[in-house]
Amino acid sequence: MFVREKVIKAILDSGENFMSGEQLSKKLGISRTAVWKHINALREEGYNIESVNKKGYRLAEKPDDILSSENIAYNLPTEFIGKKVIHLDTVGSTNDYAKEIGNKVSGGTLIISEQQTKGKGRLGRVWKSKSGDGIWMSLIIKPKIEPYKAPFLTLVAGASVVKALSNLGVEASIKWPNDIIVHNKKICGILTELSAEMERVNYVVIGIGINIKTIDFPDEIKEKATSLYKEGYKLSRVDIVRQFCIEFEKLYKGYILDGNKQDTLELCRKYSAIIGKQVYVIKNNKRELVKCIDINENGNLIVKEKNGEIQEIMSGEVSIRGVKGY
Ligand code: BTX
Repeated sequence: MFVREKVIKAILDSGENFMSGEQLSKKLGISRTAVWKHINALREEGYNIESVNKKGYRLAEKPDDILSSENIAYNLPTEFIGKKVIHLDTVGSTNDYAKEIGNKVSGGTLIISEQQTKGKGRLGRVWKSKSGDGIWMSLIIKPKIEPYKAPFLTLVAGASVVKALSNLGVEASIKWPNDIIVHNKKICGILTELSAEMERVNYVVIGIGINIKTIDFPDEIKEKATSLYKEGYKLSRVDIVRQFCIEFEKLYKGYILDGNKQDTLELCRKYSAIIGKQVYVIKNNKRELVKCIDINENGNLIVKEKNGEIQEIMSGEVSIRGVKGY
């Protein structure tokens, strides 16, 4: 843990009580000048730290919207997911950043940026990521699995996002394989990337973009995109990330350590926006109306075609559109 994280942890731990500069300096083994410098830096980061003569420092209000390592990892009940957070102001794409450092950091590291200038969707598409408007994050994980087992992790991530949102009172659903929708519009997209050799995975980067505060979307996406604020949900970004880490770790461990796909599949089915419904499957610019029947053990979508034939569709190869709206 970095000294700055220790300073904020000590202040968070002391709750309503003040911590004097001297107490902090002794506790952390740094000079009082260093304490003062760290406090100022934390204030610049957005922490509202009150200081009272002869008493010391305490937090004036809970910093519930700063996506810092201290806030996210503070007393987070996970073993490794989200225990290390790299919080950036701006970056091209958090997925690209994660791939640059993937070999050097431990599994569970989370990269979060306030803004992305080259946010990526699937198949070279663009993901709009304005400053402060959302949660633009990439999780690096290092599962000891063969590469063919990695795509299922997109479903693990989708199930975790929807469960995390549901824990916080949001009615969201999953549009297989990688979109989360609220009131029929896209609130979150997931982009999984893999670094692997023939037989083993080096690391997987799971990129997640969740629209939180955007009210005005650019023309090209305003019909299909929405944000939590726009749908009336005023939630703390920190709470969402923490809930996601908790839910993801449960499903991830189940899948990687015990081969348990059922918990993820149950959530994907329970919160599915498309099972039992008619949708258009779009592949190579051709669209076909089908009925969604199920998601099978491999995480593939089972559909019934117009001629009654049952088909299995793999993620990655298609886009799905609802009959009405997105
Ligand atoms: P996708 O290819 O399924 O969706 C991309 C499409 O969604 C775009 O072509 C556009 O129509 C629409 N779109 C673009 N921006 C938004 C937005 N903010 N909200 C709703 N719809 C939008 C989905 O790809 C995967 C997105 C992953 C984004 C995360 S953010 C953190 C990480 N870093 C990074 O570069 N990508 C991931």
